[in-house]
Amino acid sequence: MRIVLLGAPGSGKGTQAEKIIDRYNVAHISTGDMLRAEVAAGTELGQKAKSIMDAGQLVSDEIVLGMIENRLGRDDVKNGFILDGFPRTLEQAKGLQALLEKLGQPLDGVVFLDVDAEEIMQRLLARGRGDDNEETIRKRLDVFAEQTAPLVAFYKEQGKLAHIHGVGDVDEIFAKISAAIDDFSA
Ligand code: B4P
Repeated sequence: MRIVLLGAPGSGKGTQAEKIIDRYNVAHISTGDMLRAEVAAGTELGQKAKSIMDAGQLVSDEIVLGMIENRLGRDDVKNGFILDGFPRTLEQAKGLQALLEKLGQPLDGVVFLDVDAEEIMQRLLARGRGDDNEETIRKRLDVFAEQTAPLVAFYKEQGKLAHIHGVGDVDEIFAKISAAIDDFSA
């Protein structure tokens, strides 16, 4: 099973990804987590990424695509994977498509978690991570609208999109996501 979890910052991608890996026994690949690990380890990449993330901007496509290419070469993706927070631009989506074609492992489907901006603002202010202040959240929402939202149409045209309303009880949202995933593989 090869799935993309698409959604605005704070739409619950990380939250739902944890449940998906438990049920389907696939690898969890979160570019946000990978970048935060680089920052915490103080690597050269992490030092570059930190100021970009703190400003609510996207790290370059080249860097993120390189990370994904490395990650998909590891053994634990053999049973499938969930991509959480990647791709975030059309360039990343096209790069992913080329990479998966080369590996002979096309995506099964894309789950779009749809949550309105007001709800997102409340959730992220309550979470309070380093990049969860009002100004940065607004910037991240603008970046999502400009650069990531076009992926909804991109995957819809390919017949791969499941559109899920992501507000309400976490387990109820997960039930809708599971139904969509089971449909992908039916
Ligand atoms: P990410 O780590 O992907 O973070 P996110 O979008 O903020 O979080 P997510 O949607 O996973 O929300 P969560 O479940 O945690 O990105 C961080 C930064 O990294 C980006 O801004 C960018 O700079 C960089 N980056 C990452 N990937 C990149 C890429 N591909 N290209 C370039 N740059 C990249 O949920 C948020 C909160 O809501 C939590 O507190 C949770 O408990 C709560 N919540 C979840 N579901 C809920 C529900 N149903 N009801 C109420 N609250 C809920």
